Amino acid sequence: MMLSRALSRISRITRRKNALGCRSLLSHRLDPLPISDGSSNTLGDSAQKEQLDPFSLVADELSVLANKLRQMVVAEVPKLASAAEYFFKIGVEGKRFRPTVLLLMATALNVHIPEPIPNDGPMATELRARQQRIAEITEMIHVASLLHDDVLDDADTRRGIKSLNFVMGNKVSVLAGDFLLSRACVALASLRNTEVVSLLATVVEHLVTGETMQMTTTTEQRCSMEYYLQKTYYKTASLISNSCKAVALLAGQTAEVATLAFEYGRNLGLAFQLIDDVLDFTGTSASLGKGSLSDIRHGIVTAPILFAMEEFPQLRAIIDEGFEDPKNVNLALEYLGKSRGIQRTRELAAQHANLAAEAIDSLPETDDEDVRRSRRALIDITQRVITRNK
Ligand code: GRG
Repeated sequence: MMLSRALSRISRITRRKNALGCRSLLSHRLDPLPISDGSSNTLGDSAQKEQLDPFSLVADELSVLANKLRQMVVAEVPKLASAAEYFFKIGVEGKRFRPTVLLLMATALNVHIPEPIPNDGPMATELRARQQRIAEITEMIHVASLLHDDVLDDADTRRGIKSLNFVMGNKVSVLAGDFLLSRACVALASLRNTEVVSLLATVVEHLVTGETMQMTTTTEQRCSMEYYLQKTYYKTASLISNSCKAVALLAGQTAEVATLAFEYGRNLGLAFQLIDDVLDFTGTSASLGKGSLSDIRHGIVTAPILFAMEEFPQLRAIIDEGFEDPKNVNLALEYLGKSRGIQRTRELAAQHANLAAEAIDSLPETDDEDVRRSRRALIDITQRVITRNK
């Protein structure tokens, strides 16, 4: 027992170095990392075999959260009320990926320093309520950004229904997004934690920065992997990484643990978006052209095309010309099909998923079974993110 603990500790220290090391957003340029199948963590062999669905672990809390969100978005004026509640109605709540991760993270970090908080005591209940509020705020910021995004993209569908801008127009949609943001701010202020307020305010800045980066690219920037990854962090990964960190800070965790929570979210968010960018080309099948091709048709160049361009520099001229002409979309798809662009994007996503799992593996050891189950679920999510087809 002692020996296995010691070995496990050594392996954890090595992994921690990797997780916290100087791998930046540009880690794709470094040697490929070993791709984890999720089985290399130190959370116990027999326990690993246990099948678990991360979403079912927090299902009850998610339905309470959904009701809470519906209450939080009630507005005085009928038109604003129906716009604000649009994506909080039963059946159109989306994948709820962010609140699921945050609730699991809250349990995964439930190891207290210096003294554990009894799980059923009033202090634990109060802490959990504050962490649930982070999940609510995060979901509200996410939906606000979707509303604004759909206006900017002139989208006509979202979550399988007509987009709000399509149904109620751009003006009401933008105002509904602002309204959700203001409700998120009120909830944030109620936490009375300036560091957490600052983290989530930075997220909003990042969302706007990422969106602006995307819509104002020079031809040089459109062909830069570094620019693409920075924009991806701002648009997708910042929200989940900073919210994970907020959950850790509310729990009174050390700066090191808060950084691991942040790193989990950052790498998971990047993996998530890289796969999103693959699915835009492939949809649910593996064949090219089966996705919505929405990015490329909007002139947005993503990782698969950038990797393809490394193999076929001729693609650069097509990107420079733009994709207004469908002929160029077809040409780009042809090059992409001949290249390893999709595969290399998947590999990069797997590397980030692996780093996210390593961050969880580097958390302080615990024998608490609830905590260990949530950590396994967070690792399981890293694999689900890279194998998903929707
Ligand atoms: C109003 C905060 C605010 C921002 C304005 C428009 C904008 C600036 C930012 C756009 C941010 C954005 C929409 C990024 C895309 C993130 C993303 C991957 C969305 C899809 O997430 P899923 O698949 O969606 O989790 P569901 O529907 O499942 O919730």
